[in-house]
Amino acid sequence: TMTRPGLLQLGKLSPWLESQLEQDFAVCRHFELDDPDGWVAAHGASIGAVATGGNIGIPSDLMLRLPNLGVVAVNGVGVDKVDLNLARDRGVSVTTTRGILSEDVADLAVVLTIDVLRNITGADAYVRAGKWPGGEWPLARTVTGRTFGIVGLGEIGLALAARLSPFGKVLYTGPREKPVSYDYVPDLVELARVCDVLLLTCSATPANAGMIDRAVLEALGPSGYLVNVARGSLVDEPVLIEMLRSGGIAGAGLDVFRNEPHAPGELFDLPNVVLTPHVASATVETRQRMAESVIASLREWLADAPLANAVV
Ligand code: 8YV
Repeated sequence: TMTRPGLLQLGKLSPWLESQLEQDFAVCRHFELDDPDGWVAAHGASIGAVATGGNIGIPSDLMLRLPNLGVVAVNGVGVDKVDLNLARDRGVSVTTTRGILSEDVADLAVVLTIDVLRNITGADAYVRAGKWPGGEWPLARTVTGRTFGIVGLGEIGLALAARLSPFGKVLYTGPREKPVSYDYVPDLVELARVCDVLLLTCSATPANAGMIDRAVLEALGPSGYLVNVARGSLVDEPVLIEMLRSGGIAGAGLDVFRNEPHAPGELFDLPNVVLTPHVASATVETRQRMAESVIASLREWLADAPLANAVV
């Protein structure tokens, strides 16, 4: 009889995807083990595949302790938590769910933008708390006519630019100018200076960690807003908190944080921030398509077929 290859699952996946994984693999739910290190020491050699989230990736020391690892299938597009060079050196393929989640992520960036400028979440809480009768809700800020600065004009950034164009002028920055109708601003600080809303849609790398720093946020200024649907690591979070508390910037819409699943408590009492728990791709439709993409990649690997969505 054929033994199914071992698959190490590093975080919760959809019930449908988990049932698919069980069909073709001997699945170990690493994140639920009492002694994960002991398990890996004893059984690591049985593992051919890893399934993980974009916000989880795989720790490098774990990859090093899986001598027969062939593929890491990421349920997401971010590979900032996977050491791609290490994977390449070890002959490990890495796949993502690219081409699926960009519209949902761009939609959420628009939602966060409108919410934080119009204070929709605060207004909702005000009505629910019964404060409308006799109260006075403060005026918000106009969205239309703003200048939007997109950091990273990849697939998500382009989807976002198309959505924001009807609202106002769209500018972007990134490593290089692209053949698009939006104006390229090579310097990030300059982009922050000239835009009203700075939106992060780039991938996170060691090189751009903390690039949204004091200089960028000061350039964004007291009437500027930050929207982040990319990664928390891009932002100097303590400085962001300080600037939000002091009025150094006007507000922020944040779906991602440095230390997920923990958002900084210093933000919880601020009326000028909207916080969501890393949900930009979290819709029924997109998560199902992502799940189908993950199992398709793993079945390609099982069949020794080319991996259509490999980044390594
Ligand atoms: C998800 C993501 O939160 O695609 C990414 O990189 O961060 C999101 O889609 C995550 O990957 C779900 O596992």
